[in-house]
Amino acid sequence: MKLTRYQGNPVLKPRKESKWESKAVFNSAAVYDGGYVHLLYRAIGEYENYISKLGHAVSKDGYNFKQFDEPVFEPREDYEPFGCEDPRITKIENKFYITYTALSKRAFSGSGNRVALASTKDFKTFQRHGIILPGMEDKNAVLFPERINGKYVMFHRFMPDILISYSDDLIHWNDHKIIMQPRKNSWDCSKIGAGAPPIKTEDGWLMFYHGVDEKKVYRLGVTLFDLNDPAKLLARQDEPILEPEEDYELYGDISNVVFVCGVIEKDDSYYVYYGGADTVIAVATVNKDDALDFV
Ligand code: BMA
Repeated sequence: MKLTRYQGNPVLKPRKESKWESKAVFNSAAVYDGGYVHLLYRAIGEYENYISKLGHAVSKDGYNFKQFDEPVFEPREDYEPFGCEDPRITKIENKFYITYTALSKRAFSGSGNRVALASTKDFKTFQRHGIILPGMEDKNAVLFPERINGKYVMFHRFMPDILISYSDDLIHWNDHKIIMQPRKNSWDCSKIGAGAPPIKTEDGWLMFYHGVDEKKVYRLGVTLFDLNDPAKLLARQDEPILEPEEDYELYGDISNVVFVCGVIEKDDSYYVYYGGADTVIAVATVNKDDALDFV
C-alpha cells in the first residue's frame, strides 16, 4: 500500500494573526461524523513556550477546512501544565473520546509524558477523565471503537514498543502486553507508535502507525490485527506507506517528519491526516480496495 498526497496540501497552516496557533499546527485527530470531517489538532503559538493547545476545524469534503478562532481545549489540570499534545479521537457509544499526551514537565526534558483521556459530544464542552496510565511514561494511545470480548481495548507506546491494554470502564487499564516492536535495519528500527485508532475491516483491524529510524526520520506504516484477538498481529507491510519527500514534510520546526493521529473512512477511501515537519497538517488517501494489498 502507498498513500497518495492531496495536491492542495497542506490543508491547515499556522495562522500568523492568531496568537495561539501562529507557530505550528500539526498532529491532528480526525473523525467523520454526520457528514462532516472534524479535526482536533495540536497548535502552538510563537510566544507560548512550546505549550500545545488543541484547535478544532471542520470540513465537508475532507480537504477544505474552516478553523475556529479560539482553541477548544488547553492545559488546565495539574498533570498537564506544559501542554496537551497529539490527540486521537474514537467515537464510542455516541461520545467522542480523546486520548492525548499530557505534559507534566517541559517538552524538552524528555519525561513527564502521560496518557490522558477526555470526552465530548460537540467539540465545545469537554469532560476530563484524568490520567489513564498512571506511573507510565507513555504516549500515542489509541482506543478501539468497540468492546472486544467484553473489554475496551487500547494500543499505546511504552518506549520503544506498542503495547495493548484492556479495560472495563475506559479509566482503569491492565494486562499490558507488547504487540509490536521496532524492526532491526528498517525504517522503523528505533521506535514506533500507534497512529490512528484502529479501523474495522472484514479482514481485521487496520492500524496506521509511525516509525522512527536512527536518523530520527519519521515515516508512516500499516498493519493488520486480528478482529477477535487484537493482540495478534496478522500483517505488517515492510515498506513505509508515506515518507518525508515534499518541502512541507522535509522542512519545518522539526524536519523530516510525517506523523499520523487521525484516519477517516469516506466514500471509497481512507483519508490519512498527518503532521508535516511538526508545522502543518496534510492529508493523503488510499482507495479502500487497495488498502489491504499488503496482507
Ligand atoms: C514525537 C512527538 C510528536 C512529534 C514527533 C516528531 O516524539 O512529540 O508530537 O511530531 O516527535 O518531532
